[in-house]
Amino acid sequence: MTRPFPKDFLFGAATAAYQIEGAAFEDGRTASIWDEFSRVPGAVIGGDNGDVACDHYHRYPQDVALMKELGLQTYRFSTSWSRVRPDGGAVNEKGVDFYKRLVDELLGAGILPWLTLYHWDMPQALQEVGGWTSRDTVDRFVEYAGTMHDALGDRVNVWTTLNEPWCASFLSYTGGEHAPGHTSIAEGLLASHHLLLAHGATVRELRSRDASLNLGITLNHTVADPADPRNPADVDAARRVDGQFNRWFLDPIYRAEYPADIVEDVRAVDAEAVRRFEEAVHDGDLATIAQPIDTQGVNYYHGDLVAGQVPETAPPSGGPATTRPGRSPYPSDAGIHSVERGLPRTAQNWEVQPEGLTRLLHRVWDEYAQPAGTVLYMTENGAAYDDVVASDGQVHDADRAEFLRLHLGAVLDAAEAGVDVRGYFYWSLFDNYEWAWGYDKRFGIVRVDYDTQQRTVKDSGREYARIIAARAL
Ligand code: GBH
Repeated sequence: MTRPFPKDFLFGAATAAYQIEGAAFEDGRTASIWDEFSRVPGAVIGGDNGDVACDHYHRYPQDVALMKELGLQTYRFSTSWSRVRPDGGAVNEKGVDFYKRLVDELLGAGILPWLTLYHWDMPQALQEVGGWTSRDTVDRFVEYAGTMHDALGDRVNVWTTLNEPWCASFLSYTGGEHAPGHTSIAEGLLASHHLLLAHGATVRELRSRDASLNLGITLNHTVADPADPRNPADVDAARRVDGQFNRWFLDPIYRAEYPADIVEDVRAVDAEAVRRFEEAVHDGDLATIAQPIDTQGVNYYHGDLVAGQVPETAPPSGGPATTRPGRSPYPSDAGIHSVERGLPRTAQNWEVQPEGLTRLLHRVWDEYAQPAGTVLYMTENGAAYDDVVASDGQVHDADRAEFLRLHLGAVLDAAEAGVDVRGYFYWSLFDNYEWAWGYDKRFGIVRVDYDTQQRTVKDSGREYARIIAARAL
């Protein structure tokens, strides 16, 4: 029995500029916070950086040909702010031209370009004047978005403002795991607000230029289940994980408010940080953030079983074994622990929980997107596995192919039950620079040999191509 996908369902794959482009200092591009952070001792496994990555900047024609060969209908990529407006300043035509060439190549191949403006690579010069903790950065971002629209507004219809503002704020300014590697609760709160404000202000700006654009944001989600639903401490831990990871972004975007329970939890931990945050939220900001959006991107990797105290069976760490000091990305983290529940795990120890994805899609749809008239797309889902190149030169990654089928099935479960989810992007098209994990962890359906830059479609890539061609599971 095969299960068909809805007629208009779009199949794609996703990447991000810093993770694949390379050419880090060519044609006028200047440093981003990741060029800087990747050079901080202990910040990234192996000390890896994105100087070369997949060399996509030079190899994009053959990469687009590969997408076509796989049958991808759409390709989600991000643009590099410091390539387009080096140091966050004047426009760099050579940088803009790269994205014009890429988009033309995609359109020529019949592939829908899905453009994300921010996938974490803030110009370092702007970080030096506060980065996302500074309100001025919002204006710089809207200028940069305008530059991209000037260049590509006639050819690109789908515009995503931000990828995963949780990572760009709390994981980066509070948890210290991502650039700029800070460990301040106040900075995480300020960054989250300014990121959301940049999102809303950009939607307003692009909408006023062209009402026919498809505008949205991509959020990363988790599904936090209490280890024991009758234990109040576990229920409270799950509430705080959900509140700080999911609702902190969903509520302002869809309801023009920050979740009051979380504001109070964080105030109890760091009253001064919340005072600064509340001071940064000006009258009218929440209305700006809550601009109607056409599309919400949903990124989902794993679930989380949560306890409010040290559990008997803790899972192995799901974070990279880096050596810089960090702290929890959750401002209110007291007692929060993950619990092992025996699910399979990826090479990063992230649990494989497709059923959580179905529940997540229902929840985001029922509580947020449907009432707002917003439709959903899965903009990222994927897994790192320890791939082996077999003697035949191929990668027989049955684990990743299974992960893909299970999660596509979970999306179909939600779609068949009435959730308006209209597409799926596998993360990632290529093995690439996996942030603090460096090149150590491979997510691709296409293998990249970093010595030769040779691309090899893995078994999972062939499986995906078959599913796309059949439009059925
Ligand atoms: C995405 O974010 C990114 O958008 C993409 O660039 C990246 O390459 C891809 O995922 C793969 O990492 O410590 O066990 O609690 C991932 C969002 C949120 C997933 C935090 C891991 C914590 C794991 N991440 N989550 S754990």
